[in-house]
Amino acid sequence: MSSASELVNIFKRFRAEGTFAEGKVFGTGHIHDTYKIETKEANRDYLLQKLNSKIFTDIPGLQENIFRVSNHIRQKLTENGESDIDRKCLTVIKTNDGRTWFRDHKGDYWRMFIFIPDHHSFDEVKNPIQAYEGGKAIGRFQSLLSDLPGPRLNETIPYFHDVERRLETFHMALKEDAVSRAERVKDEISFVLARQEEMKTIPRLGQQGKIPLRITHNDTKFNNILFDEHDRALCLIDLDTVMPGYVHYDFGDSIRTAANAAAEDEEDLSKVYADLEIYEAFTRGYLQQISNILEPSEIEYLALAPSFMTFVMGLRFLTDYIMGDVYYKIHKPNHNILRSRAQFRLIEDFEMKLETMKSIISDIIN
Ligand code: ADP
Ligand code: GN1
Ligand code: MG
Repeated sequence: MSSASELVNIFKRFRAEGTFAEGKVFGTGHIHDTYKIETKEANRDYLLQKLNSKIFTDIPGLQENIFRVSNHIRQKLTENGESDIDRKCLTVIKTNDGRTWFRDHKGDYWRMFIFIPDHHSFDEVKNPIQAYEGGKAIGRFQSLLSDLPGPRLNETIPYFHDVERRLETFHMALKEDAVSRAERVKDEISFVLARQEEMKTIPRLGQQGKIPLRITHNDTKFNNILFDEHDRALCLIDLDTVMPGYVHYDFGDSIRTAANAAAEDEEDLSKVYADLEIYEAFTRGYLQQISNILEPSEIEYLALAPSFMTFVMGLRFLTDYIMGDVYYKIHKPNHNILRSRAQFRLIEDFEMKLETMKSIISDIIN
C-alpha cells in the first residue's frame, strides 16, 4: 500500500483541480491498487490507481484504449443532449506533460480519473430494478461503441476469454503442480474435464464466422457498473479490457455475477443458484438497448453465455489456486478454490435452467 506522502507526490503529477487532503484505499477490485483522493475543495475528488503491470504489460496501449473509448462515449452522450455527463462516462485526467499515465521512479504506472460522486456499486444485485438498469448499461455500452472510428483497439490481454488457451494453461499448471495442490482439487478437475469440449461452442461459432467480433467490455462483473442515488445506472468502469470480443462475453459475465444469488466466493454452496427473476430483468434491459444491432445467431446463443463465462472464470480461479495464487488478490489462503467451487456450483444451476433461460429470451424478443 502506498503512503500518504507517496500519494501526494503522484497526485501532483496530474492536472487536477484542488489540493490533496486525503488518500483512502477504495473499492473491492482484484487487480489494481485503488485510492480515492479527496481534495480540500469539496467539489471534486479523484480516483487514483497504481496499475498492475504484471497483468497489463502495455499500459500506454491500455490507456490509449480507455481514452478513445471514454471520449467516444462522451461525444455521443453530448450529441444526445444528456445531462450530468461527468457521471455517465469516465474522465481521464492527464499528467502535467499531457500523458494519460504516469510512471514513477520505481517503474510503477499510475492513472487518474474524476471520482464519480455519489455513486453506488453492488457486488450482489439487490432487486430486479437494479438488474434491469444494469442490463441497460451493458447493452448501451456495446451499442455506443458499435461505431467507434479509427483503428482496432489494442488487445490489452491477448486471448483473455479464449477458453481453449485457458484450458491449455490449466493443463500445464496441473502437469507442473508447482505447489502440490492438484491432489486436493480432484473433484474440481473432473468438473472441468467433463465440460471442456462443450464449453468451446461460443468461440467455435466465432471461428466459423457465425457470430461477429465487436467491441466489448470484457469485465462486466456487476460491481463494474456504477449507479446513482436512485438506483439508475450511471456508467461502466474498469475499462482495462475493452477490446474486440463477442457480445456473449459481456452478457455472460454480467449474468454470472448479477443473477448469482450469492457472492462470487460464497462458501455455503447451498446459497449459490441462478435467480431467474434477476436474469429476466437484466436480459430485458440488455436487449432493449442492443437487440436492433444483434444478429439472430448472436441471440440464439445468448442463453449459453452465462455458463460459458462462469466456466472461464471458475477455470481461471482453479488454475490460479493450482499455480499457487499468482494472479488474483486473495483475502484468505484457500480463496481461489472457494471462488472456483462457487462458480462451478453456479454452472450446474445454469445447466439445469438452460431451457427456461432460452424461453425468457424468446419471450422478450417476440
Ligand atoms: P479493479 O480492476 O482492481 O477491479 P477498478 O477499475 O474496477 O479496479 O476500480 C476499483 C473500484 O474503484 C471500483 O470497484 C469502484 O468502486 C471504484 N472506481 C473506479 N473508477 C471510479 C471512478 N471513476 N469514480 C468512482 N469510483 C471508481
Ligand atoms: C478481475 O478487475 P476485476 O476485479 O473487476 C478479472 C476479471 C474476473 C474478475 C473475477 C483483468 O476483475 O476477468 O472476471 O476479477 N480481471 C482481470 O472477479 O483479470
Ligand atoms: Mg473492477
